[in-house]
Amino acid sequence: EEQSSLLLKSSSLFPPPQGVKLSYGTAGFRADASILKSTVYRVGILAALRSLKTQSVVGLMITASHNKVTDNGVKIVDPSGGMLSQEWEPFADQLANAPTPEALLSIIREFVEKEKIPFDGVQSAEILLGRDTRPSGESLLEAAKQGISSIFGAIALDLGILTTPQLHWMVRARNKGITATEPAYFQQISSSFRCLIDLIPNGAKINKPDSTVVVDGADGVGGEKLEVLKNILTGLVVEVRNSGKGEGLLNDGVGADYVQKEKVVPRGFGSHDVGLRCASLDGDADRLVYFSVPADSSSNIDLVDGDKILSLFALFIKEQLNILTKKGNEKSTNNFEAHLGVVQTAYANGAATDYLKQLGLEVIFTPTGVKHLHEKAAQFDIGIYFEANGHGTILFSESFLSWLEARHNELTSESEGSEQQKAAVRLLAVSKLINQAVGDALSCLLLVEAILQHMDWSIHKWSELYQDLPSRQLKVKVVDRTAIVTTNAETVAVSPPGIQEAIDAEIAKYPKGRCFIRPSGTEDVVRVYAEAATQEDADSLANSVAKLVD
Ligand code: 16G
Ligand code: ZN
Repeated sequence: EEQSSLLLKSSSLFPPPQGVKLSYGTAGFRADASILKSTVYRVGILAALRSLKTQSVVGLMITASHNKVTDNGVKIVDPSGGMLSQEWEPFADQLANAPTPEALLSIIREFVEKEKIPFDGVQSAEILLGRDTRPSGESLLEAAKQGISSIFGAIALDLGILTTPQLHWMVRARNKGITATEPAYFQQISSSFRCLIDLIPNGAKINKPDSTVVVDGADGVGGEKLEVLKNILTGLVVEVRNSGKGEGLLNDGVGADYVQKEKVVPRGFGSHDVGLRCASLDGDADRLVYFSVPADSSSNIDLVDGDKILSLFALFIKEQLNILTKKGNEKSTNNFEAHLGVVQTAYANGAATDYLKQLGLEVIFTPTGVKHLHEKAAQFDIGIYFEANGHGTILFSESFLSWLEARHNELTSESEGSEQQKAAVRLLAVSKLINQAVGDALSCLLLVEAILQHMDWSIHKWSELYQDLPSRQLKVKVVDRTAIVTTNAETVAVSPPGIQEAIDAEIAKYPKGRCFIRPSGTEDVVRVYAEAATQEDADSLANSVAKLVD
Protein backbone atom coordinates (compact mmCIF):
# COMPACT_ATOMS: atom_id res chain seq x y z
CA GLU A 1 0.00 0.00 0.00
CA GLU A 2 2.08 2.82 -1.32
CA GLN A 3 -0.71 5.35 -0.86
CA SER A 4 -1.00 4.59 2.85
CA SER A 5 2.68 4.85 3.51
CA LEU A 6 2.87 8.11 1.57
CA LEU A 7 0.08 9.56 3.72
CA LEU A 8 1.65 8.34 6.96
CA LYS A 9 5.00 9.76 5.98
CA SER A 10 3.85 13.18 4.85
CA SER A 11 1.35 13.67 7.68
CA SER A 12 4.04 12.98 10.26
CA LEU A 13 5.66 16.19 9.04
CA PHE A 14 2.53 18.17 10.02
CA PRO A 15 1.64 17.38 13.63
CA PRO A 16 -1.61 19.01 14.75
CA PRO A 17 -1.49 21.73 17.42
CA GLN A 18 -1.95 20.45 20.97
CA GLY A 19 -5.10 21.18 22.90
CA VAL A 20 -6.98 23.03 20.16
CA LYS A 21 -10.22 21.83 18.65
CA LEU A 22 -10.75 23.16 15.16
CA SER A 23 -14.04 23.37 13.37
CA TYR A 24 -14.96 24.11 9.76
CA GLY A 25 -17.12 27.08 10.72
CA THR A 26 -19.20 29.50 8.70
CA ALA A 27 -16.31 30.16 6.37
CA GLY A 28 -13.78 27.36 6.77
CA PHE A 29 -11.08 26.93 9.40
CA ARG A 30 -9.73 30.09 10.98
CA ALA A 31 -7.14 30.60 13.70
CA ASP A 32 -3.86 32.26 14.52
CA ALA A 33 -1.66 31.51 11.50
CA SER A 34 1.06 29.96 13.67
CA ILE A 35 -1.07 26.89 14.45
CA LEU A 36 -2.58 26.30 11.01
CA LYS A 37 0.05 24.35 9.06
CA SER A 38 -1.30 20.94 9.92
CA THR A 39 -4.88 22.06 9.26
CA VAL A 40 -4.04 23.46 5.85
CA TYR A 41 -2.08 20.32 4.95
CA ARG A 42 -5.12 18.23 5.84
CA VAL A 43 -7.48 20.51 3.92
CA GLY A 44 -5.17 19.85 0.96
CA ILE A 45 -6.01 16.16 1.34
CA LEU A 46 -9.69 17.02 1.70
CA ALA A 47 -9.61 19.10 -1.50
CA ALA A 48 -7.98 16.25 -3.41
CA LEU A 49 -10.65 13.82 -2.21
CA ARG A 50 -13.41 16.28 -3.10
CA SER A 51 -11.98 16.60 -6.59
CA LEU A 52 -11.74 12.81 -6.97
CA LYS A 53 -15.27 12.35 -5.73
CA THR A 54 -16.79 14.98 -8.04
CA GLN A 55 -14.41 14.32 -10.94
CA SER A 56 -14.14 18.09 -11.26
CA VAL A 57 -11.77 20.89 -10.44
CA VAL A 58 -12.08 22.29 -6.91
CA GLY A 59 -10.43 25.26 -5.18
CA LEU A 60 -8.56 25.84 -1.95
CA MET A 61 -8.37 29.40 -0.62
CA ILE A 62 -6.07 30.60 2.13
CA THR A 63 -7.49 33.70 3.79
CA ALA A 64 -8.88 35.02 7.05
CA SER A 65 -10.88 37.75 5.34
CA HIS A 66 -11.41 40.75 7.65
CA ASN A 67 -9.65 39.20 10.64
CA LYS A 68 -6.34 40.55 11.87
CA VAL A 69 -3.23 40.06 9.79
CA THR A 70 -1.73 37.45 12.14
CA ASP A 71 -4.75 35.17 11.67
CA ASN A 72 -5.25 33.00 8.66
CA GLY A 73 -7.72 30.44 7.41
CA VAL A 74 -8.52 27.91 4.74
CA LYS A 75 -11.65 26.91 2.87
CA ILE A 76 -12.66 24.78 -0.07
CA VAL A 77 -14.44 25.88 -3.21
CA ASP A 78 -16.80 23.28 -4.65
CA PRO A 79 -16.92 22.52 -8.41
CA SER A 80 -19.92 24.84 -8.88
CA GLY A 81 -17.80 27.70 -7.54
CA GLY A 82 -19.81 27.74 -4.31
CA MET A 83 -18.88 26.74 -0.77
CA LEU A 84 -17.94 23.17 0.16
CA SER A 85 -21.03 20.96 0.38
CA GLN A 86 -22.24 21.07 3.97
CA GLU A 87 -22.37 17.28 4.03
CA TRP A 88 -18.59 17.21 3.98
CA GLU A 89 -18.09 19.62 6.88
CA PRO A 90 -18.12 16.94 9.61
CA PHE A 91 -15.44 15.05 7.66
CA ALA A 92 -13.39 18.24 7.46
CA ASP A 93 -13.63 18.54 11.27
CA GLN A 94 -12.58 14.94 11.78
CA LEU A 95 -9.61 15.32 9.46
CA ALA A 96 -8.40 18.52 11.12
CA ASN A 97 -8.65 17.04 14.61
CA ALA A 98 -7.17 13.56 14.05
CA PRO A 99 -4.47 13.29 16.72
CA THR A 100 -1.96 11.01 14.93
CA PRO A 101 -1.00 10.04 11.38
CA GLU A 102 -2.56 6.61 11.97
CA ALA A 103 -5.84 8.14 13.13
CA LEU A 104 -5.79 10.43 10.11
CA LEU A 105 -5.26 7.49 7.77
CA SER A 106 -8.10 5.47 9.20
CA ILE A 107 -10.50 8.44 9.00
CA ILE A 108 -9.56 8.89 5.35
CA ARG A 109 -9.99 5.19 4.58
CA GLU A 110 -13.37 5.01 6.22
CA PHE A 111 -14.60 8.11 4.43
CA VAL A 112 -13.27 7.03 1.03
CA GLU A 113 -15.17 3.78 1.43
CA LYS A 114 -18.37 5.40 2.64
CA GLU A 115 -18.38 8.02 -0.12
CA LYS A 116 -17.17 5.54 -2.75
CA ILE A 117 -14.40 7.87 -3.79
CA PRO A 118 -12.42 6.52 -6.75
CA PHE A 119 -9.13 6.20 -4.96
CA ASP A 120 -7.08 4.00 -7.21
CA GLY A 121 -4.43 6.35 -8.52
CA VAL A 122 -5.98 6.07 -11.98
CA GLN A 123 -8.51 8.87 -11.62
CA SER A 124 -7.00 12.32 -11.47
CA ALA A 125 -7.81 15.33 -9.34
CA GLU A 126 -7.01 19.00 -9.83
CA ILE A 127 -7.06 21.74 -7.22
CA LEU A 128 -6.69 25.47 -7.87
CA LEU A 129 -4.90 27.24 -5.03
CA GLY A 130 -5.20 30.88 -4.06
CA ARG A 131 -4.23 33.04 -1.12
CA ASP A 132 -4.68 36.59 0.09
CA THR A 133 -1.79 38.94 0.92
CA ARG A 134 -1.16 37.71 4.48
CA PRO A 135 2.54 37.04 5.02
CA SER A 136 1.77 33.61 6.48
CA GLY A 137 -0.01 32.64 3.25
CA GLU A 138 3.07 31.52 1.39
CA SER A 139 4.14 28.80 3.79
CA LEU A 140 0.56 27.70 4.37
CA LEU A 141 0.15 27.34 0.63
CA GLU A 142 3.17 25.02 0.66
CA ALA A 143 1.47 22.92 3.33
CA ALA A 144 -1.65 22.69 1.15
CA LYS A 145 0.49 21.49 -1.77
CA GLN A 146 2.03 18.81 0.45
CA GLY A 147 -1.42 17.60 1.41
CA ILE A 148 -2.55 17.49 -2.20
CA SER A 149 0.51 15.66 -3.42
CA SER A 150 0.10 13.02 -0.77
CA ILE A 151 -2.95 11.77 -2.69
CA PHE A 152 -2.06 9.80 -5.82
CA GLY A 153 -3.28 11.41 -9.00
CA ALA A 154 -3.93 14.82 -7.43
CA ILE A 155 -2.23 17.91 -8.78
CA ALA A 156 -2.21 21.47 -7.46
CA LEU A 157 -2.24 24.55 -9.65
CA ASP A 158 -0.91 27.51 -7.70
CA LEU A 159 -2.64 30.72 -8.83
CA GLY A 160 -0.84 32.87 -6.28
CA ILE A 161 -2.44 35.92 -4.74
CA LEU A 162 -6.15 36.25 -5.57
CA THR A 163 -9.30 37.66 -4.05
CA THR A 164 -11.56 34.94 -2.66
CA PRO A 165 -14.24 35.63 -5.30
CA GLN A 166 -11.66 35.44 -8.10
CA LEU A 167 -10.79 31.91 -7.04
CA HIS A 168 -14.47 30.94 -6.83
CA TRP A 169 -14.98 32.44 -10.30
CA MET A 170 -12.04 30.52 -11.73
CA VAL A 171 -13.13 27.16 -10.30
CA ARG A 172 -16.58 27.68 -11.78
CA ALA A 173 -15.14 28.80 -15.11
CA ARG A 174 -12.76 25.82 -15.32
CA ASN A 175 -15.58 23.37 -14.78
CA LYS A 176 -17.61 25.06 -17.50
CA GLY A 177 -14.70 24.90 -19.90
CA ILE A 178 -14.20 28.67 -19.91
CA THR A 179 -10.74 30.25 -19.71
CA ALA A 180 -10.05 30.58 -16.01
CA THR A 181 -7.35 33.20 -15.73
CA GLU A 182 -7.17 36.57 -14.04
CA PRO A 183 -7.04 38.46 -17.35
CA ALA A 184 -10.18 36.57 -18.45
CA TYR A 185 -11.90 37.56 -15.21
CA PHE A 186 -10.95 41.23 -15.58
CA GLN A 187 -11.94 41.16 -19.23
CA GLN A 188 -15.38 39.75 -18.47
CA ILE A 189 -16.24 42.19 -15.71
CA SER A 190 -14.82 45.27 -17.42
CA SER A 191 -16.52 44.58 -20.75
CA SER A 192 -19.92 43.86 -19.20
CA PHE A 193 -19.54 47.03 -17.14
CA ARG A 194 -18.79 48.94 -20.33
CA CYS A 195 -21.84 47.43 -21.95
CA LEU A 196 -24.07 48.80 -19.16
CA ILE A 197 -22.44 52.22 -19.45
CA ASP A 198 -22.99 52.30 -23.21
CA LEU A 199 -26.70 51.77 -22.65
CA ILE A 200 -27.21 54.59 -20.18
CA PRO A 201 -30.34 56.52 -21.15
CA ASN A 202 -29.93 59.99 -22.68
CA GLY A 203 -26.35 59.52 -23.72
CA ALA A 204 -23.36 58.54 -21.69
CA LYS A 205 -22.49 60.68 -18.74
CA ILE A 206 -18.91 59.52 -18.62
CA ASN A 207 -16.25 61.71 -17.14
CA LYS A 208 -18.61 63.86 -15.19
CA PRO A 209 -16.66 65.24 -12.25
CA ASP A 210 -18.46 62.93 -9.83
CA SER A 211 -17.78 59.79 -11.80
CA THR A 212 -14.87 59.16 -9.44
CA VAL A 213 -15.25 56.58 -6.69
CA VAL A 214 -12.70 56.51 -3.87
CA VAL A 215 -12.08 52.97 -2.61
CA ASP A 216 -10.52 51.78 0.64
CA GLY A 217 -8.72 48.53 -0.28
CA ALA A 218 -8.32 47.42 3.38
CA ASP A 219 -4.57 47.19 2.68
CA GLY A 220 -5.25 43.79 1.20
CA VAL A 221 -5.65 41.83 -1.98
CA GLY A 222 -8.73 43.76 -3.13
CA GLY A 223 -6.83 47.05 -3.20
CA GLU A 224 -4.02 45.42 -5.11
CA LYS A 225 -6.34 43.91 -7.73
CA LEU A 226 -8.38 47.08 -8.08
CA GLU A 227 -5.19 48.93 -9.00
CA VAL A 228 -4.91 46.57 -11.98
CA LEU A 229 -8.60 46.57 -12.88
CA LYS A 230 -8.95 50.35 -12.84
CA ASN A 231 -6.44 50.67 -15.66
CA ILE A 232 -8.51 48.61 -18.06
CA LEU A 233 -11.81 50.24 -17.12
CA THR A 234 -13.42 52.87 -19.24
CA GLY A 235 -16.37 54.89 -18.03
CA LEU A 236 -15.27 55.15 -14.45
CA VAL A 237 -12.43 56.76 -12.54
CA VAL A 238 -11.29 54.81 -9.46
CA GLU A 239 -9.00 56.18 -6.79
CA VAL A 240 -7.61 53.44 -4.56
CA ARG A 241 -6.47 54.13 -1.01
CA ASN A 242 -5.06 51.55 1.40
CA SER A 243 -4.05 49.51 -1.63
CA GLY A 244 -1.62 47.41 0.37
CA LYS A 245 1.42 48.99 -1.24
CA GLY A 246 2.11 51.43 1.58
CA GLU A 247 2.94 51.00 5.24
CA GLY A 248 -0.61 50.26 6.35
CA LEU A 249 -1.46 47.01 8.06
CA LEU A 250 -4.16 44.75 6.59
CA ASN A 251 -7.61 45.34 8.15
CA ASP A 252 -6.16 47.68 10.76
CA GLY A 253 -8.68 50.51 11.09
CA VAL A 254 -9.64 49.91 7.46
CA GLY A 255 -11.90 47.69 5.42
CA ALA A 256 -15.60 46.94 5.03
CA ASP A 257 -16.00 45.09 8.32
CA TYR A 258 -14.50 47.96 10.30
CA VAL A 259 -16.48 50.62 8.47
CA GLN A 260 -19.77 48.76 8.73
CA LYS A 261 -19.46 47.83 12.39
CA GLU A 262 -17.83 51.00 13.76
CA LYS A 263 -19.56 53.43 11.40
CA VAL A 264 -16.48 55.68 11.25
CA VAL A 265 -14.12 56.66 8.41
CA PRO A 266 -11.31 54.20 7.68
CA ARG A 267 -7.65 55.25 7.92
CA GLY A 268 -6.70 57.56 5.09
CA PHE A 269 -10.14 59.17 4.85
CA GLY A 270 -11.31 62.32 6.56
CA SER A 271 -12.78 65.78 6.33
CA HIS A 272 -11.12 66.42 2.94
CA ASP A 273 -13.43 63.74 1.53
CA VAL A 274 -16.72 65.42 2.41
CA GLY A 275 -19.27 64.76 -0.29
CA LEU A 276 -17.25 62.13 -2.21
CA ARG A 277 -18.58 58.70 -3.06
CA CYS A 278 -16.45 56.28 -1.03
CA ALA A 279 -16.41 52.49 -0.76
CA SER A 280 -14.64 49.94 1.37
CA LEU A 281 -13.59 46.35 0.54
CA ASP A 282 -12.78 43.72 3.13
CA GLY A 283 -9.47 41.84 3.43
CA ASP A 284 -10.24 39.25 0.75
CA ALA A 285 -12.61 41.42 -1.31
CA ASP A 286 -15.82 39.45 -0.91
CA ARG A 287 -17.55 42.31 0.92
CA LEU A 288 -18.34 45.84 -0.12
CA VAL A 289 -19.95 48.80 1.63
CA TYR A 290 -20.25 52.42 0.54
CA PHE A 291 -20.09 55.50 2.69
CA SER A 292 -19.82 59.26 2.54
CA VAL A 293 -18.26 61.73 4.93
CA PRO A 294 -20.78 64.24 6.24
CA ALA A 295 -19.90 67.91 6.57
CA ASP A 296 -20.09 67.94 10.37
CA SER A 297 -16.32 67.23 10.62
CA SER A 298 -16.66 64.33 13.06
CA SER A 299 -15.27 60.93 12.13
CA ASN A 300 -18.80 59.61 11.63
CA ILE A 301 -19.95 58.44 8.24
CA ASP A 302 -23.16 58.03 6.37
CA LEU A 303 -23.05 54.27 5.82
CA VAL A 304 -24.56 52.68 2.73
CA ASP A 305 -24.46 49.02 3.68
CA GLY A 306 -25.22 45.68 2.04
CA ASP A 307 -28.95 46.20 2.52
CA LYS A 308 -28.83 49.37 0.42
CA ILE A 309 -26.69 47.73 -2.23
CA LEU A 310 -29.32 45.00 -2.35
CA SER A 311 -32.08 47.59 -2.65
CA LEU A 312 -30.30 49.36 -5.50
CA PHE A 313 -29.76 46.09 -7.37
CA ALA A 314 -33.36 45.01 -6.77
CA LEU A 315 -34.72 48.30 -8.09
CA PHE A 316 -32.64 48.11 -11.25
CA ILE A 317 -33.35 44.46 -11.99
CA LYS A 318 -37.06 44.93 -11.38
CA GLU A 319 -37.12 47.95 -13.68
CA GLN A 320 -35.36 46.08 -16.49
CA LEU A 321 -37.59 43.04 -16.05
CA ASN A 322 -40.67 45.25 -16.23
CA ILE A 323 -39.50 46.80 -19.48
CA LEU A 324 -38.67 43.43 -20.94
CA THR A 325 -41.90 41.68 -20.06
CA LYS A 326 -44.28 44.60 -20.23
CA LYS A 327 -47.78 43.84 -21.33
CA GLY A 328 -48.95 44.73 -24.76
CA ASN A 329 -46.21 42.60 -26.16
CA GLU A 330 -48.09 39.32 -26.18
CA LYS A 331 -47.12 39.06 -29.82
CA SER A 332 -44.14 37.17 -28.54
CA THR A 333 -45.01 33.60 -27.69
CA ASN A 334 -41.91 33.76 -25.70
CA ASN A 335 -42.96 35.36 -22.45
CA PHE A 336 -41.75 34.31 -19.05
CA GLU A 337 -42.99 35.20 -15.57
CA ALA A 338 -39.58 35.57 -14.00
CA HIS A 339 -39.64 34.87 -10.29
CA LEU A 340 -37.54 37.56 -8.63
CA GLY A 341 -36.76 37.23 -4.93
CA VAL A 342 -34.44 38.63 -2.31
CA VAL A 343 -32.72 36.91 0.59
CA GLN A 344 -31.60 38.57 3.82
CA THR A 345 -30.57 37.63 7.34
CA ALA A 346 -31.87 38.89 10.68
CA TYR A 347 -29.13 41.55 10.57
CA ALA A 348 -30.91 43.31 7.72
CA ASN A 349 -32.15 46.66 8.90
CA GLY A 350 -35.91 46.60 9.45
CA ALA A 351 -36.28 49.67 7.27
CA ALA A 352 -34.57 47.83 4.38
CA THR A 353 -36.93 44.88 4.64
CA ASP A 354 -39.94 47.21 4.72
CA TYR A 355 -38.64 49.03 1.67
CA LEU A 356 -38.13 45.83 -0.32
CA LYS A 357 -41.56 44.50 0.58
CA GLN A 358 -43.10 47.78 -0.39
CA LEU A 359 -41.48 47.38 -3.82
CA GLY A 360 -43.58 44.24 -4.05
CA LEU A 361 -40.65 41.89 -3.72
CA GLU A 362 -40.67 38.51 -2.06
CA VAL A 363 -38.24 38.65 0.88
CA ILE A 364 -36.99 35.54 2.66
CA PHE A 365 -34.65 35.07 5.60
CA THR A 366 -31.90 32.57 6.35
CA PRO A 367 -29.33 32.14 9.10
CA THR A 368 -26.07 34.09 8.81
CA GLY A 369 -23.40 32.79 6.43
CA VAL A 370 -23.08 32.95 2.67
CA LYS A 371 -23.82 29.28 2.09
CA HIS A 372 -27.32 29.67 3.55
CA LEU A 373 -28.22 32.79 1.59
CA HIS A 374 -26.75 31.47 -1.64
CA GLU A 375 -28.74 28.26 -1.45
CA LYS A 376 -32.04 30.12 -1.06
CA ALA A 377 -31.28 32.69 -3.75
CA ALA A 378 -30.55 29.88 -6.19
CA GLN A 379 -34.20 28.83 -5.97
CA PHE A 380 -35.43 31.93 -7.79
CA ASP A 381 -35.14 32.78 -11.50
CA ILE A 382 -33.32 35.85 -10.28
CA GLY A 383 -32.31 35.71 -6.63
CA ILE A 384 -30.56 38.63 -4.98
CA TYR A 385 -28.96 38.06 -1.62
CA PHE A 386 -27.00 40.33 0.69
CA GLU A 387 -25.85 40.38 4.25
CA ALA A 388 -25.90 43.82 5.86
CA ASN A 389 -22.12 43.47 6.17
CA GLY A 390 -21.77 43.79 2.40
CA HIS A 391 -21.51 40.22 1.15
CA GLY A 392 -23.91 39.41 -1.64
CA THR A 393 -24.60 38.81 -5.29
CA ILE A 394 -27.33 38.17 -7.86
CA LEU A 395 -27.98 34.64 -9.08
CA PHE A 396 -29.60 33.92 -12.44
CA SER A 397 -31.07 30.46 -13.01
CA GLU A 398 -29.97 28.50 -16.07
CA SER A 399 -33.52 28.36 -17.35
CA PHE A 400 -34.02 32.10 -17.03
CA LEU A 401 -30.70 32.75 -18.79
CA SER A 402 -31.56 30.54 -21.73
CA TRP A 403 -34.94 32.23 -22.05
CA LEU A 404 -33.20 35.62 -21.84
CA GLU A 405 -30.65 34.69 -24.52
CA ALA A 406 -33.41 33.54 -26.84
CA ARG A 407 -35.55 36.59 -26.17
CA HIS A 408 -32.56 38.83 -26.72
CA ASN A 409 -31.86 37.25 -30.12
CA GLU A 410 -35.50 37.57 -31.08
CA LEU A 411 -35.64 41.24 -30.07
CA THR A 412 -32.35 42.02 -31.77
CA SER A 413 -33.58 40.72 -35.10
CA GLU A 414 -37.00 42.37 -34.73
CA SER A 415 -36.24 45.72 -33.22
CA GLU A 416 -32.64 46.33 -32.37
CA GLY A 417 -32.28 49.43 -30.23
CA SER A 418 -35.80 49.21 -28.81
CA GLU A 419 -36.27 49.73 -25.10
CA GLN A 420 -37.04 46.06 -24.68
CA GLN A 421 -33.99 44.94 -26.56
CA LYS A 422 -31.83 47.22 -24.42
CA ALA A 423 -33.34 45.82 -21.25
CA ALA A 424 -32.44 42.31 -22.43
CA VAL A 425 -28.87 43.38 -23.15
CA ARG A 426 -28.59 45.01 -19.74
CA LEU A 427 -29.82 41.93 -17.90
CA LEU A 428 -27.40 39.75 -19.84
CA ALA A 429 -24.59 42.15 -19.01
CA VAL A 430 -25.49 42.05 -15.31
CA SER A 431 -25.39 38.24 -15.39
CA LYS A 432 -21.85 38.40 -16.76
CA LEU A 433 -20.65 41.23 -14.55
CA ILE A 434 -21.92 39.90 -11.27
CA ASN A 435 -20.15 36.87 -9.81
CA GLN A 436 -22.43 33.81 -10.02
CA ALA A 437 -20.31 31.83 -7.59
CA VAL A 438 -20.11 34.08 -4.54
CA GLY A 439 -20.32 37.71 -3.40
CA ASP A 440 -17.57 39.71 -5.10
CA ALA A 441 -16.67 43.23 -4.00
CA LEU A 442 -15.03 44.13 -7.31
CA SER A 443 -17.94 43.11 -9.52
CA CYS A 444 -20.49 44.55 -7.07
CA LEU A 445 -18.57 47.83 -7.10
CA LEU A 446 -18.82 47.99 -10.88
CA LEU A 447 -22.51 47.15 -10.85
CA VAL A 448 -23.26 49.81 -8.23
CA GLU A 449 -21.32 52.35 -10.29
CA ALA A 450 -23.11 51.40 -13.50
CA ILE A 451 -26.54 51.63 -11.86
CA LEU A 452 -25.80 54.99 -10.23
CA GLN A 453 -24.75 56.34 -13.62
CA HIS A 454 -27.82 54.78 -15.22
CA MET A 455 -30.13 56.42 -12.67
CA ASP A 456 -28.02 59.58 -12.61
CA TRP A 457 -27.98 59.33 -8.82
CA SER A 458 -25.50 60.67 -6.30
CA ILE A 459 -24.59 58.56 -3.28
CA HIS A 460 -26.91 60.81 -1.25
CA LYS A 461 -29.86 60.14 -3.47
CA TRP A 462 -29.17 56.42 -3.16
CA SER A 463 -28.71 56.62 0.59
CA GLU A 464 -32.09 58.31 0.91
CA LEU A 465 -34.00 55.38 -0.59
CA TYR A 466 -34.99 54.77 3.03
CA GLN A 467 -33.74 55.78 6.46
CA ASP A 468 -32.03 53.02 8.45
CA LEU A 469 -33.49 52.37 11.89
CA PRO A 470 -30.90 53.04 14.60
CA SER A 471 -29.18 49.78 15.58
CA ARG A 472 -26.50 48.48 17.90
CA GLN A 473 -24.36 45.35 17.80
CA LEU A 474 -22.58 44.01 20.86
CA LYS A 475 -20.56 40.91 21.54
CA VAL A 476 -20.55 39.09 24.84
CA LYS A 477 -17.80 36.72 25.94
CA VAL A 478 -19.33 33.64 27.51
CA VAL A 479 -18.05 30.35 28.87
CA ASP A 480 -19.94 28.24 26.35
CA ARG A 481 -21.54 29.91 23.37
CA THR A 482 -23.05 26.63 22.18
CA ALA A 483 -25.49 26.91 25.10
CA ILE A 484 -27.39 29.32 22.88
CA VAL A 485 -29.44 27.61 20.22
CA THR A 486 -31.59 29.56 17.79
CA THR A 487 -34.33 28.87 15.28
CA ASN A 488 -36.35 30.78 12.70
CA ALA A 489 -33.34 32.22 10.86
CA GLU A 490 -31.72 33.05 14.20
CA THR A 491 -34.51 35.34 15.34
CA VAL A 492 -35.66 33.12 18.22
CA ALA A 493 -33.50 31.58 20.95
CA VAL A 494 -34.85 28.18 21.97
CA SER A 495 -32.14 27.50 24.54
CA PRO A 496 -31.32 28.20 27.35
CA PRO A 497 -34.93 27.90 28.50
CA GLY A 498 -36.66 31.17 29.31
CA ILE A 499 -34.17 33.44 27.60
CA GLN A 500 -36.41 34.31 24.66
CA GLU A 501 -39.24 35.31 27.01
CA ALA A 502 -36.81 37.59 28.85
CA ILE A 503 -35.64 39.11 25.56
CA ASP A 504 -39.24 39.65 24.44
CA ALA A 505 -39.98 41.45 27.70
CA GLU A 506 -37.10 43.86 26.98
CA ILE A 507 -38.14 44.40 23.37
CA ALA A 508 -41.66 45.31 24.48
CA LYS A 509 -40.30 48.36 26.29
CA TYR A 510 -39.16 50.09 23.08
CA PRO A 511 -41.09 51.49 20.12
CA LYS A 512 -40.02 49.65 16.93
CA GLY A 513 -37.83 47.45 19.13
CA ARG A 514 -36.30 44.32 17.61
CA CYS A 515 -33.51 42.25 19.09
CA PHE A 516 -31.93 38.80 18.73
CA ILE A 517 -28.93 36.87 20.00
CA ARG A 518 -26.84 34.21 18.26
CA PRO A 519 -23.58 32.41 18.83
CA SER A 520 -20.88 33.66 16.43
CA GLY A 521 -19.69 31.17 13.84
CA THR A 522 -16.24 32.71 13.65
CA GLU A 523 -15.38 33.95 17.17
CA ASP A 524 -15.86 32.66 20.68
CA VAL A 525 -18.64 35.14 21.51
CA VAL A 526 -22.39 35.59 21.52
CA ARG A 527 -23.62 38.44 19.35
CA VAL A 528 -26.44 40.76 20.25
CA TYR A 529 -28.27 42.86 17.65
CA ALA A 530 -30.82 45.49 18.62
CA GLU A 531 -32.85 47.99 16.66
CA ALA A 532 -35.25 50.67 17.87
CA ALA A 533 -36.76 54.02 16.97
CA THR A 534 -33.88 56.02 18.50
CA GLN A 535 -30.17 55.34 18.95
CA GLU A 536 -30.52 55.63 22.74
CA ASP A 537 -33.22 52.99 22.73
CA ALA A 538 -31.25 50.66 20.45
CA ASP A 539 -28.21 51.00 22.72
CA SER A 540 -30.23 50.45 25.84
CA LEU A 541 -32.06 47.42 24.41
CA ALA A 542 -28.76 45.86 23.29
CA ASN A 543 -27.20 46.46 26.69
CA SER A 544 -30.02 44.97 28.68
CA VAL A 545 -30.19 41.89 26.46
CA ALA A 546 -26.40 41.51 26.71
CA LYS A 547 -26.83 41.33 30.48
CA LEU A 548 -29.33 38.49 30.06
CA VAL A 549 -26.72 36.52 28.09
CA ASP A 550 -23.87 37.14 30.48
C1 16G B 1 -18.30 34.81 7.80
C2 16G B 1 -19.29 34.62 6.69
C3 16G B 1 -20.24 35.79 6.62
C4 16G B 1 -20.91 35.99 7.95
C5 16G B 1 -19.91 36.08 9.07
C6 16G B 1 -20.62 36.03 10.38
C7 16G B 1 -18.86 33.53 4.58
C8 16G B 1 -18.02 33.49 3.34
N1 16G B 1 -18.59 34.50 5.43
O1 16G B 1 -17.49 35.91 7.57
O2 16G B 1 -21.19 35.49 5.64
O3 16G B 1 -21.67 37.16 7.95
O4 16G B 1 -19.03 34.98 9.00
O5 16G B 1 -19.70 35.97 11.42
O6 16G B 1 -19.74 32.69 4.78
P1 16G B 1 -20.14 35.62 12.88
O7 16G B 1 -20.78 34.26 12.85
O8 16G B 1 -18.90 35.69 13.68
O9 16G B 1 -21.13 36.67 13.30
ZN1 ZN C 1 -14.21 38.43 3.32
